[in-house]
Amino acid sequence: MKKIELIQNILEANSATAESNRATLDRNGCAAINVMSAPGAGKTSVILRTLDLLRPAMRVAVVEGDVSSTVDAEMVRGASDAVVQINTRSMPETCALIADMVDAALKKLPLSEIDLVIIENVGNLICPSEFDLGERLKVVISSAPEGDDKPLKYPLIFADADAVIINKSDLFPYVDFDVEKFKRSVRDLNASAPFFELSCKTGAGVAEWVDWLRSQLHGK
Ligand SMILES: Nc1nc2c(ncn2[C@@H]2O[C@H](COP(=O)(O)OP(=O)(O)OP(=O)(O)O)[C@@H](O)[C@H]2O)c(=O)[nH]1
Ligand SMILES: [Mg+2]
Repeated sequence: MKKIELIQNILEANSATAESNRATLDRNGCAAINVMSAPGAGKTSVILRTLDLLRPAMRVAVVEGDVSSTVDAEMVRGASDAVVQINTRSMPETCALIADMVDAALKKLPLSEIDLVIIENVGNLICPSEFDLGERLKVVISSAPEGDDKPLKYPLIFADADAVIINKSDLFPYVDFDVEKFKRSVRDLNASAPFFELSCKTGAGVAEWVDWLRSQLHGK
């Protein structure tokens, strides 16, 4: 019983900070998106492709969440308007970003000069779905080599997604990934999230995803 109460308290405190993050972003004419996936599905690659098409018309900052290292932050540094690295190793929740961490990151960004903050969450399909960060949109990436059964095994993250990206479509000929089965499994959990099939390697499908993102952010 005590444990359940404790978890409830943590989630309530997180929601309050997430609301405050959203208000801070709104006040600055800014919005955030939360990019989530299993390790290696292509979060950083999708972010790099997205930055390439959104800038310079939009000013985009990236918050990089990782258990350890600055590898991803180094990769996006030259391609973004600002980047903040969060290493979760020293924090109690190492399997996902929480709203407090994003609050600290937002304080390091020149928000009045930024239109969009892209948050790369820690590679994980379970924990990130529990923690609202103050984002406008939640984006989940699955990649072809992971298999088409991920929505069945990790339903919550797909149920809450505003968009679902199927990455590494260039690998479809080499792996058993049934796109229709994957989409049906997501639809059973989520009636409306659009699907984007793309390849960060070839660039196929990236423009459709970025057009949709732009349309969602329009008039923010
Ligand atoms: N063939 C192929 N490889 C890709 C594609 N997108 C990403 N990759 C490769 O997949 C690997 C992982 O990509 P990342 O973008 O680093 O994935 P991530 O989700 O950011 O990984 P973590 O931050 O470690 O969780 C890299 O070697 C990428 O080059 C794609 O569309 N096709
Ligand atoms: Mg990454």
